[in-house]
Amino acid sequence: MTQTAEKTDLAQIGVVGLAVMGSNLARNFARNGNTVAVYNRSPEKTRALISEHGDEGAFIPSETVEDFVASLERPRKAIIMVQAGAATDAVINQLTEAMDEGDIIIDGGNALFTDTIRREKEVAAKGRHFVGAGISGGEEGALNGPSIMPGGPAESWETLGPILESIAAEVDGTPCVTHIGPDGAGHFVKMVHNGIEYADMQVIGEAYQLLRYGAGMEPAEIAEVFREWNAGDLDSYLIEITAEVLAQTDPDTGAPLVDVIVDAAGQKGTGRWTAINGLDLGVPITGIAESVFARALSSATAQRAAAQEGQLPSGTITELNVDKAEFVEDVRRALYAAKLIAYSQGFDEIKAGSDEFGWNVDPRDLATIWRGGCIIRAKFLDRIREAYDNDADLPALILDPYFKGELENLIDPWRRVVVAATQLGLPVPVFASSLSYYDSLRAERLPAALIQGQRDFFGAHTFKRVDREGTFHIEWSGDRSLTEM
Ligand code: NBP
Repeated sequence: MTQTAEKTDLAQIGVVGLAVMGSNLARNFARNGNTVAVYNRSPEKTRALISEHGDEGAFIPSETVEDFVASLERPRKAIIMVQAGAATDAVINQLTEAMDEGDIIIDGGNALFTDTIRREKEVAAKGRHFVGAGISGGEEGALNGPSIMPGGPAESWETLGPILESIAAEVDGTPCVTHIGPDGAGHFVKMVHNGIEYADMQVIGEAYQLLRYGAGMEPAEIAEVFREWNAGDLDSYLIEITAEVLAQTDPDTGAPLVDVIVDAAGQKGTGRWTAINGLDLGVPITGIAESVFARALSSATAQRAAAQEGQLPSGTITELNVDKAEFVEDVRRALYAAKLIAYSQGFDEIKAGSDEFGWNVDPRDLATIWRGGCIIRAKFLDRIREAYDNDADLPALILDPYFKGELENLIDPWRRVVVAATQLGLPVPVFASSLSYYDSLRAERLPAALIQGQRDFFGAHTFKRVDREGTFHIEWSGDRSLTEM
């Protein structure tokens, strides 16, 4: 039975943009008992949604923005799921025009958080509310339960909360959605979530590379290893799907699928933004940044081809002189350690962003709502939640007593794996840079002292002393005396 609502009914929520994400989100709202107004610039998509899925719940289709807005209950709530950028601005303008004071416009696309901050100001100036909401979980999540990270005014959350909770993923009875903070906070944490996702995927890739080309294992055998890993500390969606991908053969040739896929990955979106923002805020998110660079390098096809033609020496160490089972376990631990660093750095970036923009983001909320619906969902997030429950002002996630204890068991295997990879000439940018980050944090003295000396030498940038307050300079080109500035 088609339950498409009578035009006299009003919808609790509307969705603008009915490509894959928007139509799945609209179906999710409808399946969960909400009457959903739907509108797409090209009416064919609206008609297709109603003819293919109109029986899944109550929909009110419209072919103009005005009809769409008129079909919404007050305060009106409309989620935009159109292409990020100019298309989103165009739709925001149309909705702002057609809506009234107090109505809520939600951007559920992957917007850059600074755009969200700008849009919120513009929309608020016209008396409407604007909520930038990060939505994670891809097409499947949009349909069956995403993790949702709404920003915007707390007042909008009062109205929106129940309806977003009705479609979000749930873990242990807790919906994977909560108000993250004002204006761009939601899109900011969604951006960092995606950055962490880049790092998580890269460390899994590095583990695969080591098992494949270090230990000489075949993809199907490695798939089994990942299945086993998924039963332990590494239990996560990404480890689970990695086993699936590695076990898959190519329907055309029967070869392992991973061997017929071109090894060049894109990095245009949110991962790149996370790295750029980390640089802007001065937060060392080395795991995320190296993951973005690893993708860029994979796509540097011409350079890679030139380097592969035997141009660059590989060194002479080619054998791995370790027990295979021990090596596999070492790689598991190195993967766990590098992943831990990536999350720790990601949470550092969120804290820095929250401080910079005054958002007051609670890291416990993120560890809670990322447990379901999103790509980085993992058992591990329960531990992160506990860490921040125990100490909300933890200076770094890895300093939590539980994770410090884990690192005791991870550090030696992690070092052995980085050494083995280095000797064999296998690239492990995140395993290795995370270890350097870790050792840098631990180091009593860093070469930054020398760098400050160099800076003072060539640019009179001055330096601080370890033994007393003040700012100092050496007269490098004169008598080399010390001046207090
Ligand atoms: P697309 O990003 O492919 O955008 C297509 C939609 O935008 C269509 O509905 C299209 O209407 C509409 N549109 C465009 Br293009 N220009 C428009 C304009 N000037 N005015 C009105 N509508 C316009 O859709 P998607 O892949 O479903 O993604 C939607 C959003 O969700 C994006 O921001 C994307 O970044 C984000 N996303 C998130 C995830 C995730 O995991 N969270 C995954 C994928 C995408 P038309 O039919 O008339 O051309």
